[in-house]
Order: sequence, then structure tokens, then C-alpha cells
Amino acid sequence: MRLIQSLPLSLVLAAPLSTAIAADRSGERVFAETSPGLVAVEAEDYFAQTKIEKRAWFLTSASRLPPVGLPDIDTSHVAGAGGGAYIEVLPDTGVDGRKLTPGENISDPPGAMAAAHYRVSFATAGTYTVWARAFGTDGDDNTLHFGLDGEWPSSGARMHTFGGKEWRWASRHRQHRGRITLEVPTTGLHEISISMREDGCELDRFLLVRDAAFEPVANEPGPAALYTLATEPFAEASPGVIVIEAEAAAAPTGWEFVETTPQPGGTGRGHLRWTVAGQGQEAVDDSVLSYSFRIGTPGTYQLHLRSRMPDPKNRPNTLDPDGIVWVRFVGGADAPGAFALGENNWVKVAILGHPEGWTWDTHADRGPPHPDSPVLRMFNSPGVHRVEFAGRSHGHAIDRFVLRRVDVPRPRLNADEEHALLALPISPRR
Ligand SMILES: [Ca+2]
Ligand SMILES: [Ca+2]
Ligand SMILES: [Ca+2]
Ligand SMILES: [Ca+2]
Repeated sequence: MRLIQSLPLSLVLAAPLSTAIAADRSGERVFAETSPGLVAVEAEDYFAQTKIEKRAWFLTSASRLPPVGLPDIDTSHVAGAGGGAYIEVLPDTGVDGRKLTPGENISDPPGAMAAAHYRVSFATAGTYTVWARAFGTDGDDNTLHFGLDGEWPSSGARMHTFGGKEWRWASRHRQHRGRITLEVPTTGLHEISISMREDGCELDRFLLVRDAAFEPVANEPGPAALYTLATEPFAEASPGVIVIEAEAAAAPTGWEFVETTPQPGGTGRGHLRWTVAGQGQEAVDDSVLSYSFRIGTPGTYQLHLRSRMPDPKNRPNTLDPDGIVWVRFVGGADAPGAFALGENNWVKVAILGHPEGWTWDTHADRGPPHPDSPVLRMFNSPGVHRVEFAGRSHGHAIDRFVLRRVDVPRPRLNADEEHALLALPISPRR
């Protein structure tokens, strides 16, 4: 299938495509050793993708295929894929016998295009050999890069996978033919990333192995991944800025995870939606979404929540069509002149006006006449705190939120400022 040969991903995906409710994969997974010195990672369980303007990793499983219309040279290879799923860089326009275009269908620099990110907890520091279980249909589908903690060392770059039209393990540099390795500097949580070298690369699993002599059985799926759900607090992505995807929390009762196709302008793997019928319900304990974060830069922080109401035309006679969620903070202090937002003070968050689609409009609201009112919390010293949301009205969706230190609160942001919030990198956990 080669329907569109040169359209950038942003154009291919301009129309809404295959947004589907998957089996719940909300919550961020932290992969750990399956046996001493060996970590197995399921490729489809990334927590975020970046650099997806032209290419992205798309999921294939028994129930889910990449969007129709993305150029690809072959069909599903889900049979034999570990965990019943794999990911592939699409569109695939870099095809044997055609001219390759750097920055489009090939990226020799690592980390520059279609990066997917994983959280891995290491029990031992040191040098790890990286093995990839990949499927390459032609000679322009069978390379990728590996990185660690935002760096792309040459030892992890330019892996040449098997590429022989079947799932098979490999660890081989495409030029020197030696193993692909990453140096893990400390025990504990690290971010492992993959990025595109050639489009059409299909990845099922990868292994990080301390034993340089270890070799997985070439044509077997290998060890299943072991993981827990991440609980480490989110740290500042830059001084005074914390960025969290709503779906980083496992969806509790009443919330559903809506997984979306990776596309420019989308954030994370999807969003959470409140499914309980009715409007204006009270906060219920077992439906609380809880996110812990670590303040390193004391000050007053403003919450910006990216959300979407199901019916922007609801109640046209009022500024507040319907409150989105409840919010409260555990830790910190009330900001002078702002709403009390402590542990015992659930406050309604409202989108004011009637914006269509996703919006960053975020106001603490106690009813008419609905004045602009930023959601603020003061943190006077470094430490770990929590922000929590509870469902309020049916169909409201939350995608990501930003906590940002402010000298002067901004009740409303302009379009450029909102776009900048969308582009912020997700906070690390530590
Ligand atoms: Ca393919
Ligand atoms: Ca290709
Ligand atoms: Ca897999
Ligand atoms: Ca999201």
C-alpha cells in the first residue's frame, strides 16, 4: 500500500483518525529486572513520544492498526509479536531502490526524529548490551537508535536489526558490527529512548543486559517484561515548570483512558474522560486522580489544565457551560487573595466562555458572575506535594496539565502562550 508518498505526517493526520478506546493502558509503566541484570521492555509500552512532526511510532495489535492512508509496504506482523503488539515508524516511504531523503525517511543523527520514551528502574549500574526484537521487510526498514536520559551516545546509535522478514533478535552496529550498548550511571530510575533511523522499522521488544556474553534465542519472543506502575514524583522539567500528562495516572473508577493515535499537537498517549452520568456531582474518594510532584523552586504556582467539554453549547445563558472537574492540593499553602485549595477544599474548575475542542482555559469557580480566577498554590520550600482531580460532569476530558511558578498570575493565555504549553517536555520522575 503506497497511497501517499511524500506528505508529512501532520498533513496525513490533519483529519481526525482512529481515536479509539483501548484496553486500559493508562498509568506509566516502570520496567524492572526480570532476572538479575536483565530488563525486558515491551516496545508498545512507551510513556511518551517526541519529535513526531514527520514520523511517529504506531501501534499494531490484534484490535488496532495504524490509521488508514499512512504509506506502508506491508501488512500486520502481529502474529508472533510479544505481548500481542508492536510499534512501527510510519509513514514508510524509504523503500529499497528509491532515493532516501535525510530528515524525512532516514535520520542518521540519533534522537532527531520519532523518539519513544520508557521508564526503567535499574538494580545495578554499569554497561548494558541492548538487544532488539525487530522485523524489517526491506533493507530500508531495519535500523534505529537507542538513548538514555535524553542523551544519545554513539554506543547506542545505529543499531542494525535483523531485517529478514521475520521477528528476530539482534544487537549489532550497522558499521562496526559490534554490540549496541548503553552506560547506566547509577541504580534507580532512568529514561531509555528509541528513535527512528529508517522508517518502516518494526519493534516488538528490547532487552538491556549486563552480561555481555548473553544472547537471546534468535527466533523466540524472549523474556516477558516485568513492570510496576510509576509512583515517583514528577520533578521540574525546567526551573519552576512541572508538566504532567493526565494519563500518567492509572484511571480509577469512573474515568476511562482514551488512547489516541500519535500526532503533532497531541500530548502523551491520550487523555482521561469522566464517564459517570450526570452533571455537578460531588467529589468521590475512589475516583480521585492523584499526581505527586517535587517542588525545587519555591514560589506561587499556577495550574493550567488542558481539557475539553463534551458540549460547548450547553447552557448558552451562562459563562460557565459546566464545571470540568474538582481540584485540590495536598501540601503547600493558599495563595493570598486566591481560593483555598487545600486537602479539605475541593474547588470546581471551570472553562469560561464556550470554547470548542481542547482548551487551556482554567478557572477556580464558585458560581455567577464567574469572574476570571486563576488556580494558584503557594509552595514556600522545596518538597513533594500532590495535586488531585475528581470527576464532576459527564464527558469532560483532561489531557495534560502544567504547574508553573508565576510572579503575576495570568487568568488567560494568548494562542502563542497556549501553544508553548503544548510543546513543553513532560517532567522527569525522580
Ligand atoms: Ca511496514
Ligand atoms: Ca523504510
Ligand atoms: Ca511487543
Ligand atoms: Ca495526554
